[in-house]
Amino acid sequence: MKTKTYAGIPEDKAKLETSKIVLIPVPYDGTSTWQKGADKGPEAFLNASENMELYDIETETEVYEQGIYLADVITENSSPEAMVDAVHQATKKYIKKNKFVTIFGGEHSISIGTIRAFNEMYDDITVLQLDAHADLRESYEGSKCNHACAVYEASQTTNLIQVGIRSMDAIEKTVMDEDKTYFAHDMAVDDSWTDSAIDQMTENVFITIDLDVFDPSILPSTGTPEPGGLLWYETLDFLKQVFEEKNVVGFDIVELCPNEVDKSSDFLAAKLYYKLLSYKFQNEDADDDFESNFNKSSNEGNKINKFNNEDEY
Ligand SMILES: [Mn+2]
Repeated sequence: MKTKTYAGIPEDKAKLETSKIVLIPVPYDGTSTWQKGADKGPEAFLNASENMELYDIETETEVYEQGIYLADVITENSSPEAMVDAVHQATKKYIKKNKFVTIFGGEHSISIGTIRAFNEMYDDITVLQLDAHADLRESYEGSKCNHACAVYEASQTTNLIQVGIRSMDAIEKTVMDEDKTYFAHDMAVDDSWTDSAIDQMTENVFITIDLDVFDPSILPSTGTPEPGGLLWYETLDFLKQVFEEKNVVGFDIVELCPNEVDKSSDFLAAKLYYKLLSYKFQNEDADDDFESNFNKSSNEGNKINKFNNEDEY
């Protein structure tokens, strides 16, 4: 990857020691079923970020001043399980360094690793999933680390809230908690879903955004585009409210599948990422210390029994 710092920010704003934010790129595309190309997502996202203006009009901030460290790219792809393990370890490493950890995929299976890390390091976590697909299969094509299984583990071990869902297999209904699922066809005709979803969240929230939650009219570059998705401002309004009312502990953005012709999706992803950081840090001075409030007594052992398949870990 050519980029040395995120968005071309000055190097003194991109050092690990002084940065409050860490960005981990995971260009993994090992299990996707239809269009390949999510492995090109991080590079396209970083290229678009470099061409983005860094003053956020809405919050009147330049969040890069908080420091954004671009971590080493995770290249492990020998198996889906090994990739998930590498993502899990890297994510946890930076949480322990008291950073606000963000991850850019890659396909959605990487989130099995990110969610596992946040769930271990924070108490009573809500996973807020924005996605066209339920991703609740326990295993798919011989692996529990397939993109179709992205939030199965989260459904068993966290307070999972699903938003924007408009495609699923009947078998996923046996796992799905419909009270915590916001289907796109309902959201389209009733906007009370935002308050309802936030009411169901615990204080600590991790957000996983599959870019296919957006309508293909504004984000065509994704592996499995589904009609009837979310638009830009309704998504931002909701996410801004989540950041204001809850302690968002980190987020990942996945499934950017760039193409040579149309760069608008890359740019949307870049802008979305920067918007979320702007919401997170809008009331923090760049000189203030960041306290991520992870549970320092937490370790690998104490939540293992929450998982269904202990031998996997
Ligand atoms: Mn997904």
